Order: sequence, then C-alpha cells, then structure tokens
Amino acid sequence: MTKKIALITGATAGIGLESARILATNNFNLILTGRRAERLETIKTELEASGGRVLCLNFDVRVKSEVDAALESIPAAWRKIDLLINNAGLAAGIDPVASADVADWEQMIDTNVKGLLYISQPVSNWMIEQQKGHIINLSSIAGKEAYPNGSVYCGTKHAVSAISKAMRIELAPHNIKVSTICPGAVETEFSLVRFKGDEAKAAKVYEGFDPLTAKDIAETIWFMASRPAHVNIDDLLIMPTAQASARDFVRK
Ligand code: NDP
Ligand code: 8X3
Repeated sequence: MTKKIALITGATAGIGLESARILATNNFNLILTGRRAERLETIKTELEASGGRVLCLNFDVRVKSEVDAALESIPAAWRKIDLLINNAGLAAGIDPVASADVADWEQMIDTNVKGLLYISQPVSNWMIEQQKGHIINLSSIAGKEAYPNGSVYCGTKHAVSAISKAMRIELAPHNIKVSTICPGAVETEFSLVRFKGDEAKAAKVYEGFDPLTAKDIAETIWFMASRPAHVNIDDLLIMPTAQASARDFVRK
C-alpha cells in the first residue's frame, strides 16, 4: 500500500512525538520538525524501525527565513503532504498583563500564531495543487476560555481557533479539511517550559488529579485524521474528566 505523508511541527516531545508514533504505525511517512536536532535523529531511528521513512527538519518556527529554507529543502516527492499537524507551541510564564515579561508575549505570539501561519501558507499551497489534504491545528481549552495570568497564551490559542475557522472556509472548495483540537491539561513538557525549567512548579500543576496524556491526544488526532474523505471534525474539545473548565486547576 502507498504510504501517506504527514508533517508534524514540534515532534521532539509531548503531543507531537506521540502523534508521530501513532502515524508511523498507520502507514505514514513523516516529516518531523523541532529545534532539538539530536532528539529528532533519535526519534527518526525509533520510528523507521516500524517500516516508514522519516525526514527531519531542524528549525525555529518563529524565524520565517528558517521556515522557508527548511520547507524549500523538502524534496518534491515529500511535498505531497496528506496531513499537516500544526502542533509546535508553548506557554511562557503565568503573569498578569500588568507585570508580565514582554519577551514571553513575543515568544508565544511568534511561535503559536506567526509560526503556524509561516508553515500553513506553503503547505496549504501544496495541498491546493493536489486538491486534497487535512490540516489539524493545536488550539486549547485556552482557545475557548480565558484564565487570569494566561491572557497572551489564551489570546494565541483564540487566534489559532479563529485562523482555523477562516482557513476551513477558504480551503473547503479545494477539498482540504481544517480541524482544531482543543485539549485541557495534558501532562507533557508544557509546564516545564512555561515555568522555564522549574520541575517542582511544573509537577505541582498536575497534583491531585489525573491530567490527559500526550497519547490520549495523539489517539484523538488519529481518530480525526482517519475519518472517511467526506467527514471532517471541525473542532474537538477534550478535557481530563476532573477538569470541567480552564480555571479548574491552579497554575502558579
Ligand atoms: P511540549 O513542550 O511537550 O512540546 C512542544 C513542542 O513544540 C516541542 O516539540 C518543541 O520542540 C516545539 N516547539 C516549541 N517552540 C518551538 C519553536 N520556536 N520552533 C520549533 N518548535 C518549537 O508541549 P505539548 O506537547 O503539550 O504542546 C504541543 C501543543 O499542544 C502546543 O501548541 C500547546 O500549546 C498545545 N496544547 C498543550 C496542552 C497541554 O496541557 N500540554 C493543552 C492544550 C494545547 P523544540 O523545543 O525541540 O523546538
Ligand atoms: C494548555 C492548557 O489550560 O494550561 O493549552 O492553558 S492550559
């Protein structure tokens, strides 16, 4: 059977990595991206053992010249992308607007919003040429609700949801699906990154309840990606059973 091709941004950890694992066992060749080149190479070795091929692209999604150079380096045969998972993203800090670090705002906006757009433009053009494809964007419960001290992270995820809605309308005439998945708390490196490497603070976020796992989200992404051609899941909100709103647990 001919293999499909998926491009996953932010595949060095968490949801992106687990999504790569599931797709590798479901007949996909994979283009995996991230800044940590060594991790990408280790993951390539792991995943190629299940029979598919992996192309690693090492770049920072915030830097348009790096994104463009990386995408231009993709050989023609690999540009027939069936599935794009715009996953690379982060929260930086947990502070009120009045005192937050402007550099944190810039990192979140540049990664979660501008980076997603830099990738989506060339890949959606390749999909338009093929008149088929599926783009799954990682939004969040933070793209549906806002919580105190998370204004800019929530703003970026609201932007991901809005951009996705518009893209869905733009791309439907080209037989291209656009979906968002909006998870609640998933225990990955997310909180470690948000708290800038403070392991104790990161662990505290998930104390006292069972958060989602990256595998839970990857399985759901695979469900979305494996629907028949005439079915699109526009938007999917997935929460830990113990978390009924964005404000249900404490991030500090
Ligand atoms: P992780 O921190 O575990 O993984 C984040 C991934 O994004 C890494 O592979 C990282 O790769 C990549 N990344 C971050 N910044 C950049 C950058 N500037 N350039 C390239 N790649 C980058 O987090 P998650 O797996 O939890 O997060 C994945 C997505 O899911 C994010 O968009 C996040 O907002 C969203 N999400 C997460 C939730 C959670 O509770 N964990 C809930 C809802 C949504 P590298 O560092 O190697 O560049
Ligand atoms: C990540 C989940 O609620 O901590 O998007 O912002 S949350």
